[in-house]
Parts: sequence; C-alpha cells; structure tokens
Amino acid sequence: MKDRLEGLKNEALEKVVQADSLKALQDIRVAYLGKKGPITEVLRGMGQLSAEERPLIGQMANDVRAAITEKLEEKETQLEAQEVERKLAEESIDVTLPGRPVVKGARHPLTAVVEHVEDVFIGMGFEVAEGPEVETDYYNFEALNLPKDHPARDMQDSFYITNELLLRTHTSPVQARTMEKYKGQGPVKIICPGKVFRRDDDDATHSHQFMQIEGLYIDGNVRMSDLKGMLDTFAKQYFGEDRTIRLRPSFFPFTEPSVEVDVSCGICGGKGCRVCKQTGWIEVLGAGMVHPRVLEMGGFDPKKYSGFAFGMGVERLAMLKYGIDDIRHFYTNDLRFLEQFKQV
Ligand code: 2U9
Repeated sequence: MKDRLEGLKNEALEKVVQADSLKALQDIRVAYLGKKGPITEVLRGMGQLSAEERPLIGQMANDVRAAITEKLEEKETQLEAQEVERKLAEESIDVTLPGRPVVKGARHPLTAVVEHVEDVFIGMGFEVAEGPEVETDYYNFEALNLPKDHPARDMQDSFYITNELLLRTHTSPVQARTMEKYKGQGPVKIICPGKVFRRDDDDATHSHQFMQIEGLYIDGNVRMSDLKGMLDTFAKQYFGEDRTIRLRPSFFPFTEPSVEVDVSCGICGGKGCRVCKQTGWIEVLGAGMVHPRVLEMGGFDPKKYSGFAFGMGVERLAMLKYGIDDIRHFYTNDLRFLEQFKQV
C-alpha cells in the first residue's frame, strides 16, 4: 500500500509538472483527489488493513493528498501568472505603433466653393435663402418676366413634370418667392445657392444638373454703382485682393440694364494667357438691375424700390479655381478625382 501511495504521488506530481493548462490541472485533481480517485480508494480500503498499518497508511494517504494538492496549487498559481503575462503581452498596446489611419472624407469641391462664396456674401450682410427644386412655371418663368411664349424660355430647356411643374432651371424662383414673403417691404438681401436642371446633353462644359448661386438686393435707392462695388468686393474676397472686375453690356429678361462680369485672369494677371484666351479676363457671372416688371410681380413698387441681382455657375467657379477641364468629373463620384480635394 505504501509503494502504491508513493507511486501515485510521484505519478501525480509528474503529471502536475507536465500539465500546461488549468484544465489539465483540474483533470489531475479530479483523477487523483476526486471521489473516484485512487487516494480515496486507498482510504476506503483502510478496513482491510491491520490496526497498526491503518494510522500509517491513513497519515501517508493524507500526506500524499496534501503534497499533490500543494503542487497543484503551486502550478495553478504559476499557470495563472503565465496567463496574466500572456494576456498582458497580447493586449499590451505598443503606443509607438502608428495608429490605424482614420480615413477622413472631404467636402465635395462644389460644396467647398458654395460655402466659400456664402461666407463672402454673408460677410456683406446677405442671408442665405433656399427653395424647392420642383418649381411651378409661374415662379420659374412668369415671375421673372419670362411669359409663356417668351423665346428665352427655349434657352433654358426644361424638365417639365406637368404643364405647370418643372425642375427649376435657375434659383431665381427662390428670389421671386422671397420677394413675395417681404410683402413689398425692403430691404431684401439674399443669396440663393442650389441645384438647377436643364435639358442639356452632358459634355465637358454642360451638365443636365448643375449648381448656381444667385443673389438679390432690393432697397430704397439701389444703384448700378452699388452693384459694381459689391461685385468688386466679391471678386477681391473670393479670387484675391489683387483682382479687378470688368462689366460688359448684356441682356437678361429679369434685369435691365444687364451685364456680364469678368474678373482679371489670376494666371497672367491680365496680360493674356491660355486660360483667359489671351484676353486677360475671365467671365465669372452675370448681373443687372432688377427689371421693374419683376419688382412689381414680386410685390415691390418700382417707384419706391430698386434692386440688383446676379447669378453665377458654381461648377464654373470650381473649374476655374482647380483648373478642371470637364464638368462631368463633379458628378461621376470617382474617388481618384474627389480625393484630390482632401484638406491635408
Ligand atoms: C430675380 C431678379 C433677378 C438673377 C441673375 C444672372 C444675371 C446670370 C447666369 C450665371 C451663370 C446663370 O448659371 S448661369 O449660367 N445668371 O447671369 N442671374 S441676373 O437675376 C434675378 C433673379 C431673380 C427676382
């Protein structure tokens, strides 16, 4: 019996040494110290022993159980410590490692241009007004002195939804709606950015959908010189303090007189180059004094009020600013194109 106990002890202690997991230790514990284990078996067999053997074997069996238990606990502590080390090593963050790059998006170039232009005009006291993209024929055309059969309507080939509803061809209806809201009481000082739609075939300079920013200022005594001053300020704040403007006579049904507005070329400083086609000037927007008929239809008395209005194409400004030669890039969502505008 003594040898058996000794053998069990050495066998169990050897297995504890070999054990490489807490589970293995638990199995050894159950196998050797469990109810069905050999130590228990020896203790159950105490009855067959002689009276002098019983205390010896009993004591030895308890010593063996204690030795195995102690070794088990020692090894458990060791394995738990190793587990903690392993976890620490596994979970330790090497703060010197470069972080996972946070893929940041960026403003779409058109959004960036609209926000920049808005900042300039808000700085001049204009408020931003917006309106529906699905417009009525009245606000898109009639209220802007473009009666039903007006030839200029063809210039703005339209996506009609019904005889009375269409996708707006410019943001001017927003100004017309806003004028009505003011019930003939000036001043009105708004800019209207937004998407517009024209039934054009897309090519490098035309898109069936593009963006405009138009503006309107109505007050007691607004003059052409106010328009010119405002445009000069806009050009200097948007394009650069060194830039100048030039006004050329033009025609729009909703303004009289009307002008095309050029800004001095930023590439050649006005001397003439490929970008400005040797003219030194770049056409950027149109403007004019609000037509009295439009004031009237907007509920303003042309005898008491006058105003100026202007309009610019956002894609055109972005193409000038970033040297882009095809308007379709703005709409194809090609990341190779869009990633160029990431703010570093
Ligand atoms: C009201 C009164 C007047 C808006 C104006 C322009 C001149 C103009 C073009 C610029 C580039 C359209 O996108 S574009 O092709 N627009 O040149 N727009 S004056 O005049 C208005 C608008 C509303 C009530």
